[in-house]
Amino acid sequence: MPAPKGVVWGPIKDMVHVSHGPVGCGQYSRAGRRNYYVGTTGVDTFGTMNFTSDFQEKDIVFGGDKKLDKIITEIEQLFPLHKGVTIRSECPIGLIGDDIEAVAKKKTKEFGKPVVPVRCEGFRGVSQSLGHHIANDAIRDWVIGNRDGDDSFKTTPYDVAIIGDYNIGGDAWASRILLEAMGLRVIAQWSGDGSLSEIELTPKVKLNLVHCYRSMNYLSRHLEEKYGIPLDRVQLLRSHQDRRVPAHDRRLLRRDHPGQRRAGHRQVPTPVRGSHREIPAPPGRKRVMLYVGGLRPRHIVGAYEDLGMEVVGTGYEFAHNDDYDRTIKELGDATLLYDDLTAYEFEVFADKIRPDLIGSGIKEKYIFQKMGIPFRQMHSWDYSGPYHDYDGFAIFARDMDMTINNPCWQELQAPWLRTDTAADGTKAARA
Ligand code: CFM
Repeated sequence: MPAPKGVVWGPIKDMVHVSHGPVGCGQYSRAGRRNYYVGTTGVDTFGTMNFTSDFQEKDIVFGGDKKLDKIITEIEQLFPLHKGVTIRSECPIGLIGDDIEAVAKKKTKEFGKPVVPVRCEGFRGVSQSLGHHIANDAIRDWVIGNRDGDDSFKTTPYDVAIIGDYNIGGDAWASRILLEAMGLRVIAQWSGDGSLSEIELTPKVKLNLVHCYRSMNYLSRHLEEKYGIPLDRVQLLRSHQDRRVPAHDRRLLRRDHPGQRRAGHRQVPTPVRGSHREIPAPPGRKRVMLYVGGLRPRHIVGAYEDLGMEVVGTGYEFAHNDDYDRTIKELGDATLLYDDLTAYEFEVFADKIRPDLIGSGIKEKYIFQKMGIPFRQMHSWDYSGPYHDYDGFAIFARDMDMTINNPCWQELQAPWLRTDTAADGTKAARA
């Protein structure tokens, strides 16, 4: 369930997302992602609140549909400004075969707001990647066509959507500053700090700028096939502006925009340059190992290269073949590439490669720090960020510098350098 809660659906801030199942199931994804939003929590936004149907034994035996029906009525009474509800089913729901679609249809009719069933039980698929797909399909089937045939929204030739930016640490806001400085009008953010109406308006845009392709490729391709909206994969995390904004996107740049002085330019737009923070000196040529979900193990390679660093090992928790095809192009010839590592395998690789920095998640952090290896969390940006775009890149650079060059590492030795003192006082150098 974390994929639909953490990324695709969870950040849509004005809907209430119900974890439908026992109370513990949704706990793992509780406020786990740092997808920031603007709004009044509990009134018109609900991102950091947790809703569960708190399944009990009797619900397993007799079914939970009635309880779900009642919960949605209560949500309507307690939070009348919510724009809709998603029902994210946990494993027991799939096992007992509750008809959440029937409840969703009934309640959509009753309150006139979308109630969306998302059959994302944790047992589905080999990884959380199927959760992305299921969540995308639910948006396609229950939301995306809501404004078909309605022309009341005034469009412009510069309307774009940012797809697959979850506003981790404020990333999507940073992305938006850049795109708007280019003269584009961002009318939808998927889904960091996003709203239901932005999702409904997306079929009206001229171009979809897709950041996380892994989690949103299904919907982006649907928007292309059904509505003829081209999609461009963009790289929002690095300092080289001309590589991040592909040439074919630049054709959309507004020539009449104040930030856009030179036609067809390859320069940083003026307002963005104005906000450009000073980037700290690079930490030196250092070797990095990465292990993250489905996009970042390749997307952040260039950002490290911009700092003069080399990625010597990278891999994904849940990537598909096409992700690896794209990754190989980003890497040097001798880079170690791994898929769905065990904790033990990762430790052994780190021991052999001896990187100067590891970027991975909270589960890995303390193991590697205890081994004496500088570490950054690259899911949550280690509670820092944003890392996207110009301001973000300066923060990224500062954080990597601060981690690698922290004096604490001089007090710790990596295991392969240590002379262990055994219980009997004898010293043995590790091989
Ligand atoms: Fe996309 Fe993400 Fe990622 Fe992802 Fe994730 Fe994430 Fe990730 Mo953690 S949507 S695939 S399911 S970029 S939560 S914001 S950092 S594993 S590499």
